[in-house]
Amino acid sequence: MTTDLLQPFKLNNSIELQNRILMAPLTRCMADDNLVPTQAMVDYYARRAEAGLIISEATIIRPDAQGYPNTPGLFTSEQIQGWKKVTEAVHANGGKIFAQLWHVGRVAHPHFFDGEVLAPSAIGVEGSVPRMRELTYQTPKAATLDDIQGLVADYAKAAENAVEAGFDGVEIHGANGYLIDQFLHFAANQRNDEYGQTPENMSRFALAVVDAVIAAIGADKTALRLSPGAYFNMDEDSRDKAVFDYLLKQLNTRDLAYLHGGIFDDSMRFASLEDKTTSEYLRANYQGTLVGVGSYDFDTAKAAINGNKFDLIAIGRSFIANPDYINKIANNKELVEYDDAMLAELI
Ligand code: FNR
Ligand code: 8K6
Repeated sequence: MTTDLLQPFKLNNSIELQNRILMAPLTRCMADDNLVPTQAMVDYYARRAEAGLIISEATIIRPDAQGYPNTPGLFTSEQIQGWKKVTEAVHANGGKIFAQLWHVGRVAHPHFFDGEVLAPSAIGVEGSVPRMRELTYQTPKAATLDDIQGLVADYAKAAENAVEAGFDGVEIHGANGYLIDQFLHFAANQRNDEYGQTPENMSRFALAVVDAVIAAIGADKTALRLSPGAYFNMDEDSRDKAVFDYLLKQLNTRDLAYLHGGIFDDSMRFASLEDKTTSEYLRANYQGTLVGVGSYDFDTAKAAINGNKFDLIAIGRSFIANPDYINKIANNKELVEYDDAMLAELI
């Protein structure tokens, strides 16, 4: 029997999705200067409510989490009220939406906030802020144990704020070279305390955040995105696999809503993962619901899900180009092709 991606899928006892096609988290840098979602963002998300689940653009948990202009937040009451308009509009159109919780770690820039750039270790990343190329990245401060406790608490608080704002759950952004991912890779983590050097220690921060968020809002509302292969703001290290092997074993006991790969092209193979792709590696090591992503179209996603490579598909760029992506797929209509120029406005 072949799986119909357009039929409902139960994430768990409390959340049922109307289909298996998720809208991937997509940073658009369109929040106002207080990092509050605008009416244009309300309309943009509402137009995409036919997705099985919308994952919001990455949303910062506190001021020093910011590394790009006008990325929305979830730490002021104004931001919570702004998101409430988004979630109400999505729900009114029959959809569901999770908030992606974000701290960029060493990819933050003090141009956006008062204070220091925090990361696992004082190892900078090459380059500069996209769209603001004059802002080159700085060498971060290695987070103290107090800093780490504060960060964990702020992820949990942002998760509570997300639920207050009407989100159906949260996806913790543990992927793409940002803070949580920095703890998980040797290229960014050279700590010699209980957060570094061994797989157990390097997984400690990620698991602390996951457990704090679960304690705050429940495992049924908590999801996680991971990039076991280093490909963005991160260098590959052959020792990383043991860290993710350990982390995934721990996550198997957590009952998350889902686990989501973080990758742009899931045909990419990683030497550090014994030449596996992101979804192959996650499927081999994680037993819960897995979301695949990365340069899939509807037909390749259908084949992958029917081949049991993963359970749900997230679609990114095609959802930018086609607000009515689900309707077009359901009715065999031609899709508009994505182009980077489309990032200039919210359609
Ligand atoms: C992204 N991606 C991304 N990922 C994430 O975890 N949080 C984010 O905020 C963003 N922002 C973002 C913005 C833009 C403009 C693009 C193109 C991508 C990655 C995204 O979720 C997805 O993994 C990739 O786009 C691959 O999927 P597609 O586009 O091939 O379907
Ligand atoms: C989360 C912030 C996103 C900001 C916009 C991202 C725009 C997409 C371009 C990034 C592409 C990175 C992919 C790197 C693939 C490397 C393969 C070796």
